Amino acid sequence: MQSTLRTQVLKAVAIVAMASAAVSCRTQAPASSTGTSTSTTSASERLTNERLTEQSLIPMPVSVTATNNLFELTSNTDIYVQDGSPELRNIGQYLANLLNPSTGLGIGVQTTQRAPKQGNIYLALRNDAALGDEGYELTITRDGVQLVANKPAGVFRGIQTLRQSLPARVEMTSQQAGPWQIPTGTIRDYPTYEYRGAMLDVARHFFGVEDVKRYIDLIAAYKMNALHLHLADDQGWRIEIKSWPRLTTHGGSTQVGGGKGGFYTQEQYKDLVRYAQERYITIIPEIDMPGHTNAALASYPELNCDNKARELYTGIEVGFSTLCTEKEITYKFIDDVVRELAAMTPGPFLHMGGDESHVTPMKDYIPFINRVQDIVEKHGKRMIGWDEVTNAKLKPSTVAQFWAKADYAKSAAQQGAKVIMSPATKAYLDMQYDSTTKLGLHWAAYIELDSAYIWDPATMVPGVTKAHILGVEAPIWTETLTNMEQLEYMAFPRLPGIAEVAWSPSTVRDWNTYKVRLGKHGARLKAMGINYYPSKLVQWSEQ
Ligand code: TNX
Repeated sequence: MQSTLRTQVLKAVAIVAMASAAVSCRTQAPASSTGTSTSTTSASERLTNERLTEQSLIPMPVSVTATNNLFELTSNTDIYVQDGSPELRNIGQYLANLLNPSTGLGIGVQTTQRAPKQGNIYLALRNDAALGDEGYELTITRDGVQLVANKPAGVFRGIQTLRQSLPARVEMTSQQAGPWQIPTGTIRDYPTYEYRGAMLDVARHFFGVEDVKRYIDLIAAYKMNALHLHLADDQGWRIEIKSWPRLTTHGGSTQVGGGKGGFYTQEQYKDLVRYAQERYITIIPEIDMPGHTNAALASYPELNCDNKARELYTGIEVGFSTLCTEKEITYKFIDDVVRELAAMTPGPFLHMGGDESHVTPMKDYIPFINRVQDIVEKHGKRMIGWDEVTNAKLKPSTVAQFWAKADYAKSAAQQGAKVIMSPATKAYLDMQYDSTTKLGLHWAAYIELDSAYIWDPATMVPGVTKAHILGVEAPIWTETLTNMEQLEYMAFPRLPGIAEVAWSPSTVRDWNTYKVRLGKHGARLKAMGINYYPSKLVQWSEQ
């Protein structure tokens, strides 16, 4: 599937995409000890060479300072959450649910007015403007763990760091042997980009609710905050729209290769939205149009200019379908879909696609996109579109998602729209690692782990700087991927690398140190049950 458009635009991308690796200038920790002992264990028993600065944290925090002691979780440990915030209590419970299966310590969740006595974990909110909405400060001493943030979302992100500071076996679902020690020190951390996302194509092959929940859990572990679901394409329509029921009953009945497909009822979808929200992740629904619409065109003849329903499609070609842009019924249809989607979407964004509309003449495409922007705005949301939507007149609230054509991204920025960076040559998780990879495609590039990591969103496209960029997203298209095992093999371990590109300042990012961290992190991926690609570029540790 080497479309000529893609070939042309990708050449253009390749020319501008020579972002160089950032030089690491991570703060070296002072070698201080916490010194005098007040606890029952003597300091000498606890002193250790294991240091917080040597934990393989991904994404790398903004600053890590180590002290050479250890905190140990025991059967006396509880999680204390500051009184008065039900959200914090839920986060405390989320942490307990992570820790209890493997540690078997029966860690409970308590509310408290003040910092608890030694031996416990304390989660609290505190004004600290420098941390922003998602930053946190994690302080580990031999006497306890304190995690504070401005907002509950920051506490949640900090928990992912705390999790990675424990032995990898903490990720197992069955009980493991202790001890459960954490090296002491302080981490202050906050994201570089406010939007850090992954996209999952559930249209080409359908992935059920449990699979999507697992993907949400996996991206949450790397501090991502957006899951973009590609809910409709030529091969299938995957979200129930009550005013147009055949979209799913007919349009959702198959998938690539002719399997049985599937769709989410609105109840199931709302459950996914809730599940993501509990992990401080926003779900962004995408209905691609005017192209990539064969499933809708097969379900309703009136959406076609010739009034003839199309056949369902189970191949992997792109660019052959289009809504009939000159019919009023088309806009009634879009209005209904957007209204029902907006009602299920607490987040600010709806993604309306707009890519690869090869059979929609530009003279029709531009007014169509302009009208779709109006419809989205009318329903109180902001539109995201693939970079081609820049051909239209973008509203300042619209976001263009760069995937292929640098000129479009630049023009979006010039029009005052924000840009999400998803360069296919770097961030497409369905691209093969090399020519021996059996799954995936390679129309944009082969993307080994170093290539997926070594790029800077702020210098990728001349004319698109950090101020224009909302964030970074890693899409995974599923033409060749039929189950979670395959999906994980393509997503991991590139996804943690992209998560670091989005979260960590370029000053702490460096491939040579990242690959060492990733090698040690392999044991954790294994413990999480992730089927990852064991790239030869990395020395994977056995532990
Ligand atoms: C391009 S990326 C597409 C998708 C395909 C993908 C395969 C984009 C906006 N469109 O329709 O699934 O390539 O890599």
